[in-house]
Amino acid sequence: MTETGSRRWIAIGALVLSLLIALYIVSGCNQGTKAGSTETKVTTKDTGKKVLTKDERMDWWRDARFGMFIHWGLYAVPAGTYHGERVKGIGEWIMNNGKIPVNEYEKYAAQFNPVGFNADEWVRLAKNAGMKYIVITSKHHDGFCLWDSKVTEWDIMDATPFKRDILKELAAACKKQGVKLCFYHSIMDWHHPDAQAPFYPNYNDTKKSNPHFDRYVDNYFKPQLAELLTNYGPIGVLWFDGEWILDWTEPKGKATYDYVRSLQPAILINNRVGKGRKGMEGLSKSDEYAGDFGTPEQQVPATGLPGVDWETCMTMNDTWGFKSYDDNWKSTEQLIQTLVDVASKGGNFLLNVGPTPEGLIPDPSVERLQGMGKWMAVNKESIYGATASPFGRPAWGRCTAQGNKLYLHVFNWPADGRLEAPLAGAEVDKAYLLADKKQAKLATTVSASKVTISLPEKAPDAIDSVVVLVLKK
Ligand code: H79
Repeated sequence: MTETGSRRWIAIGALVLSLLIALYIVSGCNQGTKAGSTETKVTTKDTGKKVLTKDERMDWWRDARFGMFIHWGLYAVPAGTYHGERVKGIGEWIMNNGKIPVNEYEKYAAQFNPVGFNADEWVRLAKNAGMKYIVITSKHHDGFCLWDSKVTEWDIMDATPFKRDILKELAAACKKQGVKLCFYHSIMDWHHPDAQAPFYPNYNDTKKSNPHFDRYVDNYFKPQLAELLTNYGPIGVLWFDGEWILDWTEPKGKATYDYVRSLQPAILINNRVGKGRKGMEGLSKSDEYAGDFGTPEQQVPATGLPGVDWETCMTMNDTWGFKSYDDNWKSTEQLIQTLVDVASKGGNFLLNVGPTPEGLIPDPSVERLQGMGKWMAVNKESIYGATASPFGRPAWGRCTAQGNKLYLHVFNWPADGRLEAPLAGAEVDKAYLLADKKQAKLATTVSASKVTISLPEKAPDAIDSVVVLVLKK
């Protein structure tokens, strides 16, 4: 290269460099991520972090479809019995239903020493069942806290002999095993004097107001949320409950929603943060109310609703918190078919376990989760990321969809070997059994109103065999 040539290159280089410096200054010097990476596409002025859209925040949750609910607290100690009498209703409500005074209930803390608790084992059980997230009760209505809270002694560290931060151990196990950790947190609090404790003997009295309730919100509820959202890593969902009390209002719900998102912008928050929930049916009355998804409790909506996110939470027996004598277990078949029913309507399934005071998940729950895991190992492709059925609920089972694939979940294997899918004008590429690794093609015939698939005589799975119907793109 000649001397003039190299000088020209130096001049161009200097020009480019100064342009880059100018650009850096103009951009506010604070956008630390690589140019062109998705993180810098939309940024907030102050932090330079990407502002996620709702769809982006919901993405992992819509893909997951299946999670574990854990109701665990002091109520596992009485386990449904108070003064030798069986108390009617769900186990975690024993303080209210048994009309137990606060100072009496407090005595259970000294007996809570769950030395059998092993966070890795719980998380492994959930993961092997095919569950992608865990929602655990950081605090239920009895107000007892499963973590080391600095604003109360009514917690695992100060009130029990166990003195291990349960949420810390679960957070570590979840991180290690790639399961999302989420918290259930009760707005209602039967133990706090500024909340519902003075309403004894009916802590759940929905006509009473505590004049000091704002003090509870500002000095207790909010600082506790800050602890939960800063000390345990990224949290998938904050799952509020107990919002029906008189002192909770929609403005308080909206302020809480904003506060939680200010601490963890990507988090999801259920609709019980506000006042929009339609009873146990759980969906929100309208978009005007706070919350990212609806929460049907112990029921599955009859149909999916386009554009509406929801999650059915359900028990395996009749209680959330452990009761020693509740043996009314749903069958593994029922639970698998409910998971599929929910997915076929575009929802999530949050299935509960209620561990014992020793820290163990009851054997009947473990057996059912293992059964579900066995089915999921073969059929998970038909659940994760599944969207609602294009043709509702056929008599033989359910249908989930994803891209150009339909997953026909056959609960009742047809005796005549003919499976009919009511698809008008469908163009079929092929059909095969999801359980068949070789994906041997099943014969199909297409008419104007339906696709008929010829099935082998024997169902690969007695509970739900999945036929994959691939449509032409
Ligand atoms: O944590 C579990 C239960 O302890 C809690 N939610 C699950 C996830 C719960 N289950 N049932 N209840 C609470 C009973 C609440 C019933 C009612 Fe209401 C509260 C009836 C009247 C006020 C909810 C709100 C149904 C109608 C309005």
